[in-house]
Amino acid sequence: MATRRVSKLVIAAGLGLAVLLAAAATAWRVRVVAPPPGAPTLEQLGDYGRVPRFTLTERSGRRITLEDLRGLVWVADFIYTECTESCPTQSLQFAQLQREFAEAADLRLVSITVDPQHDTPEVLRRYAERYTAGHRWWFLTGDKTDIYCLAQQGFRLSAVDPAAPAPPTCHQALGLGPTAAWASHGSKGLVMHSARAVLVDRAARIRAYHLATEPESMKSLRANLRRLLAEAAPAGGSR
Ligand SMILES: [Cu+2]
Repeated sequence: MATRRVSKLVIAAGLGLAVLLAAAATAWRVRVVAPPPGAPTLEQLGDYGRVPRFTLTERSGRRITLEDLRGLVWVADFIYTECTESCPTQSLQFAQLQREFAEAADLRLVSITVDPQHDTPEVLRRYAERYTAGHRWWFLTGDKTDIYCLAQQGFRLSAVDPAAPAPPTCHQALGLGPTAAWASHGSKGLVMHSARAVLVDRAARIRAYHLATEPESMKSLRANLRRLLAEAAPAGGSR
């Protein structure tokens, strides 16, 4: 009887120890994986600078400049129609945002091609149809150097065409952006570009970067987007 009670105690103690060890191991792992509390991430609303002026052509043939986005909240990304890597995911995500934010009249989704020679307005029109893009989702093409400089310097995202003889010469001084925003793909020797969606506020300021390929990142994009849409237009900037 006494020995049985002792062995029961030993088992209980052993179980308790195992639980403690498991908890400690979990706590340790969480501490290693998670960023330190309060550390800013690209997904948190911040200020990553103002989008520079640009002039591009929408799939409708309409000329689009930064002025056309004044007072609006927009999500921008870089894609190309023949991409089979992150672009289908990026565009599916945008299609979903378009549906979820159907009531947001002052929201624009802006997809800019990094393969403008191929992606003419006509090609972009067909691509847009695949994702049932409406009038609030713009597809922009234009001068290749302009687009690459806009991606790299304006949005601080990577965009590299391995087939180009030399990288584009941009007019503005090159400001290196947040390193995590340079994530790219292009393993098949195709155009490499970031899969980040860029959140831009009503004052044309870049406020956050979200990865279209990561559900958690896109979840926080939605929360950020709601906050930006709730913000009032800057004085004199409404339309
Ligand atoms: Cu792509």
